[in-house]
Amino acid sequence: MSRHTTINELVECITEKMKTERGKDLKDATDKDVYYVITSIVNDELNSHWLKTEKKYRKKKARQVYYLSMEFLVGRLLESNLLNCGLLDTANKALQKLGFDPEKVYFQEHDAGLGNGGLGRLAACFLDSLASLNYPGHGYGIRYRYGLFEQRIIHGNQIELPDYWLKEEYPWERRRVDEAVKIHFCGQVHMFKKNDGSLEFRYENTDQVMAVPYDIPIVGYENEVVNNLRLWSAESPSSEDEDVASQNSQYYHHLDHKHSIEQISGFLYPDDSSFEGKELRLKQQYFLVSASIQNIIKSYKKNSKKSLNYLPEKVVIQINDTHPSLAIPELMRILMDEEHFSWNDAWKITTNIIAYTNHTTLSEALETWPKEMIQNLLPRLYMIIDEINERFCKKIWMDHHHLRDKIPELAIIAYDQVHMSRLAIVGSFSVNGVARIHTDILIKKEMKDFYSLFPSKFNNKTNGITHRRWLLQVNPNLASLITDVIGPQWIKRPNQLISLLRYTKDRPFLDKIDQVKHENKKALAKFIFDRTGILVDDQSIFDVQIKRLHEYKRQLLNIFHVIYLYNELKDNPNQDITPRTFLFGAKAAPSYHLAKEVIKLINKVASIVNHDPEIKDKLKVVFLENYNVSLAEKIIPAADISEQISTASKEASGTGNMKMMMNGAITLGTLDGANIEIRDFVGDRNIFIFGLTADEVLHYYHHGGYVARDIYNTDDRVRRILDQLNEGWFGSQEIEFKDIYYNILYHNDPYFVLKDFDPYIESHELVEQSYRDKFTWLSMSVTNIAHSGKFSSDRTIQEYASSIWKLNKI
Ligand code: 26Q
Repeated sequence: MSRHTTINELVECITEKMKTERGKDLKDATDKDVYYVITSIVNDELNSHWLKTEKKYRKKKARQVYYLSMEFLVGRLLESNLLNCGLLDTANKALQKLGFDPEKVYFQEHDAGLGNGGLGRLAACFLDSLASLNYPGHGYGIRYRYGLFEQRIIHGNQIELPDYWLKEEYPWERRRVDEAVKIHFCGQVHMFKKNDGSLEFRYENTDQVMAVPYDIPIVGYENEVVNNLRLWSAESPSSEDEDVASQNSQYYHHLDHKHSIEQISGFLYPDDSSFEGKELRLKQQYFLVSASIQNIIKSYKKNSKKSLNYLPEKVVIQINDTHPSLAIPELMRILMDEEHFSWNDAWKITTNIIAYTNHTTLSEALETWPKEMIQNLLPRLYMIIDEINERFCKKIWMDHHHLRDKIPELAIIAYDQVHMSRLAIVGSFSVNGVARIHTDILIKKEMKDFYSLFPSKFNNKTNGITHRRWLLQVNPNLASLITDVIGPQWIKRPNQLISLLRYTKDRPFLDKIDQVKHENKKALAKFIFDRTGILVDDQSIFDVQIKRLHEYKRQLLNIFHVIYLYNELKDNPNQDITPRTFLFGAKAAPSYHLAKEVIKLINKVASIVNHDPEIKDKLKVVFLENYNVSLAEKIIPAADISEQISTASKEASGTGNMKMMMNGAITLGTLDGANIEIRDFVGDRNIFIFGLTADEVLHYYHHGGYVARDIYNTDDRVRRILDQLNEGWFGSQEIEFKDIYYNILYHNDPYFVLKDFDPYIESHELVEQSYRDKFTWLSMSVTNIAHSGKFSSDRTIQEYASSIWKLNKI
């Protein structure tokens, strides 16, 4: 099979494989059978490219980048692999010819939900771009047996269910026992003085865990490149022990032990509103880091005759947030204890290999581990971190007198806590933020003193998304409309979408854009009806907020606006408004009480509004449960308005904003994260911006001056909403949200929901007016698509490759 395969050849191949691999005639085959058969066909195609790619990298002794991440939110792979192999069209037609609905077949695959949200999905987009741009770059992560929980909404409340994504065979992974490595935890470290005066460290009584890799192919777009995503699974070292154990009547003790080892890759931790130092999470992090670094060194040795002094010529490691920052002391450990490098030489190598990406400035989210926990779990690593810290503090003391007083704020170990971001900054050669404003805040505020120590380390890499999945795959009709007018070059060079600017006033083209959006809205409306029984008007404005539930993302502000509209309509039922459909998708961390209250509120408002006969079809509110990559793929092509309304300064970048812009939605947002760069490109007339700026927010935080209650006292609309939350609607006790009420009035509205309420309402009024002028709206929409090429992850990866990784295309 190749991209030249014809429909008939594929039909024949499917029929044949159905017999040989599934033992069935086509007429008896289920969607699942067909799914496995198509997957197997794609795998046959991939395997040879995979091998060829690896050989090519080896032959060229290519410099490689390794992306270390606790999360890879890949979603489904069949459709995108078909697309990237150039087989998607043929497969769709072959399946239809055989009487199968392609969408139902692709739907058989369980989402690989090995991530919480933005950070994990970014990692997946980056792998796609690396392969598509012919870069030697691979991912290392954990093969969690359970991904992020599956969300159900029962009586408006979020219920979490386990996400056992491996229940049925996962056809994309290959188990590679031959590449398994051993990881050591706990035990004691013994120090010996050798004859030459140097020190040797031996570890005793450690707990040993096997890290077994499962490889997933990462397919480049029509270039026959297949890179690797290696996910580690934790297993107990050997089954020989099992015999010994049973002979010693230690069998149950042994089983218990085995179970606790397997727990290491048991489940993905949900991202909480604030950092919590759970020991198992630390184990996971070291497990990922140690297995990956060992593997990287092993493969360097296999491919190079040169000493490890030259490792930095061939290897660069990007750590996705601080979660894999133990890579720094782990690399030091291996270089010193196993490869016998001196401290200085090991430090030189390490700090030339590791690069660190920061994804947050929220102080409560920063990773700090109790020093005792690291000491017990990773005694040798702790010694190394301690030494890194001593040397760093000493350097400040000696060379940077003006920072002497600040040592407690800069030290890696301070007040018995290990600060991972400080370790990551000190132990790396590059520190980047993920959008311009975010990097500015790091440099000017959060990491100001580190910036003064290491100015050349700091740089910005504004996030991006793969336009192959997020436009070509999810919105094929829009994609082909674009190709009709500007040709297909944009697919390999997304910047060329800019040529669409020539069509922003072209009525026939705008009409077609309108038709595509409307078709997508109809499809989503049908999906919503099938899932929820709610009938939404496909002519209404689809106003979408899809992202994790966090106070700073302010879903609360959105639902306050909905309540306001509802109240207005109740007072004045004949008001002429453009019908609106408000769509929400959001998971809350299981222990994040206020976030769960907001989910409950959205669902209560939905049930009131949707069932009120007086409202008719003017307003609908839909909370779609279990928001994940596959659901995003359904919603995004149908969005008119993209809600990006975080408290300014809090959202590092956002990437959903980019996905919706690329599909022609208009952003309604604050001046935060990448919204700012979107505005710079599309201009003020093609985006709706409102609210406090980051500087204003930070000023209030530091100097006070904001009193939420003043707004409650003076704005009738606000007071009415808050009183409804406090007293219950229609006297119903059930519909009470006192915790939200108290948080706003008694904790002074920490995320400035009331402060931004009025400008937000005003912006919405502008949205409604603009939408009435179809022509102008469509022209705004096309302007957004035209500029979205800058937010392709191809651009981002190009920037990482040339300025951080110094990577060549192969
Ligand atoms: C940490 C410790 C224990 C358990 C979980 C975690 C944890 C896990 C995931 C902490 C944070 C995350 C994820 C963070 C995240 O997704 N951040 C987002 O990253 C995006 C990509 O850069 C940005 O666009 C978003 O602005 C940022 O919020």
